[in-house]
Amino acid sequence: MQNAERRIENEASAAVRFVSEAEASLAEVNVDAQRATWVAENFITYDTQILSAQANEKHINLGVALAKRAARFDHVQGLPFDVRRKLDLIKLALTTPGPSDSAKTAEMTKIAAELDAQYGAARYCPAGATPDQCLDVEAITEIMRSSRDPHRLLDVWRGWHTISRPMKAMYTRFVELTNEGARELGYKDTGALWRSKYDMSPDAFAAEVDRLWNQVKPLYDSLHCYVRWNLTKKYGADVVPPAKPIPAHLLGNIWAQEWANVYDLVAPRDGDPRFWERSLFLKPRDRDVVCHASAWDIDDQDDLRVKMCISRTADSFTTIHHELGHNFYQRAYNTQPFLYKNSANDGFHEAVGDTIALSITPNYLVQIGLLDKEPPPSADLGLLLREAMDKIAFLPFGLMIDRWRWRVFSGEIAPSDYNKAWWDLRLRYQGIAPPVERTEHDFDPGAKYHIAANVPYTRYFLARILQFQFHRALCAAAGLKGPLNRCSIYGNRDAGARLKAMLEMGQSRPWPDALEAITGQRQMDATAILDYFAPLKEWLDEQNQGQKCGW
Ligand code: X8Z
Ligand code: ZN
Repeated sequence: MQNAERRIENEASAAVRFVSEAEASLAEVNVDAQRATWVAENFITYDTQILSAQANEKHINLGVALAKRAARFDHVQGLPFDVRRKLDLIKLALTTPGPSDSAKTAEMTKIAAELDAQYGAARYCPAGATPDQCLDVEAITEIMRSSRDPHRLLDVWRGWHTISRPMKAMYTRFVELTNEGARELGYKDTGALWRSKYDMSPDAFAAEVDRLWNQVKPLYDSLHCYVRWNLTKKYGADVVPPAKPIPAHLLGNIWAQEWANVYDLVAPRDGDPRFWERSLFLKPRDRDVVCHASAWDIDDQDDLRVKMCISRTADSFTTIHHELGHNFYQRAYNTQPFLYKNSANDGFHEAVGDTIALSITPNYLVQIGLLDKEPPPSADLGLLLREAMDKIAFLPFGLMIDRWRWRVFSGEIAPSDYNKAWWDLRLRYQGIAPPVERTEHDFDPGAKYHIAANVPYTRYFLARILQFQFHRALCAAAGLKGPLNRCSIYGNRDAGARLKAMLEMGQSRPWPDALEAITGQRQMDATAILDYFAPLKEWLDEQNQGQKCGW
């Protein structure tokens, strides 16, 4: 054998060995970090923060070291598909890489644990309140959902947005540290690392997100116009001025990210228990927990859990479907090797439960006995509008969060402009403005869980597009004709088999392959969401005639 050939063969077998060792050690350290974070989020104390910071530090140090070693195989040609894919996944495995200077990575994971804990334990104490009258995020959420008193809403909105002020300095330092880690791994910054996880270049991904947004923007604009007009009727033109952005405290949600809780203000006229033994479903009375709903795959085997503070509301009903979707995905790819135990891209993970929830049609509710009889077809419009108040209203929010963060990571937004840039994006994408003046003493991004807990957010934007694409494909696979909003795949084996085939693939193939397995398409495509809401779009545009839309 020639020397060159022998070298290639040696390198290839070194790559195979490296991948299998890396996969095993990552799997082990990942379980420890998951377990420590579960405890820290369920029992927020000084000590659990330290323990989870330490476990995450170990995970990050190992992840960084392995990513650097994986990069040494970049030049090796002709590796088997799975070896090359796993090398790439090892390089991309971390969300927040840390610097090789170990003191800095320890500082970073300590900050991350503290931000997460601060968010989870945060309360707004109104003036003169006794400690037990202070409001946590659940209480705030309930007031935003149910109150129609603009003064009360404004007070609560302002109050919640004070909780994140102390986070700003920590967050600024956190960005510096993780960026340093990302640069050592060869990425421009942590945002570029996040954008590299989609089987295409970071720039191509950013362009892809833009393309999808432009597809759906006209629908959002129609909804915004219609909702604003109804809010003006309710609260008066001095509170909701026509042709201006909507004040952020009046949309039924503390972040104005989903609006179905104020549907009543815009409604058209006629319109196996053991499995769950380690989950958390109810807010404990005796301790602080991170209530933000999440689904967990603790040990990469069968220990699946949900952590959620459930209330008896439509929101919780949808969210529990969302969380179960994560668990179904985790169960379906359970037999894949560790590095493939993930969704095709992160938008897929977020879309599965929502796809299933799209089958909660009136007819389905009758079938499972939650509704006596189906409402007449004339009620469809109201149902569609209610749905759009969440699904469509969310789109620009789902987009702007990482628009902000990508530019924070790249340094384009400096700490001295954090809050201003946040509200510039809220205005530009959502047409929403703060109800009271903001300054750089405020750190409003930190009042949103995913900023404090550093969870990437573009995935939720993608999920909103994908879930309708999945739904349309599954309805077709089930042979169901008729409008998409009346289609339920409940109990349909063909649709189930199609979904399962995609879920079982995990992350073993580039995401266009997984998309093709379920939809036959290789591109994410917003025409399904437009199809679904087409009757509503027509109706909204009729209602908006004579209005000056936009802001
Ligand atoms: O965070 C979530 C899930 C957990 S992955 C409850 N969602 C985003 C949010 O609450 O901001 C689902 C919708 C968007
Ligand atoms: Zn989720």
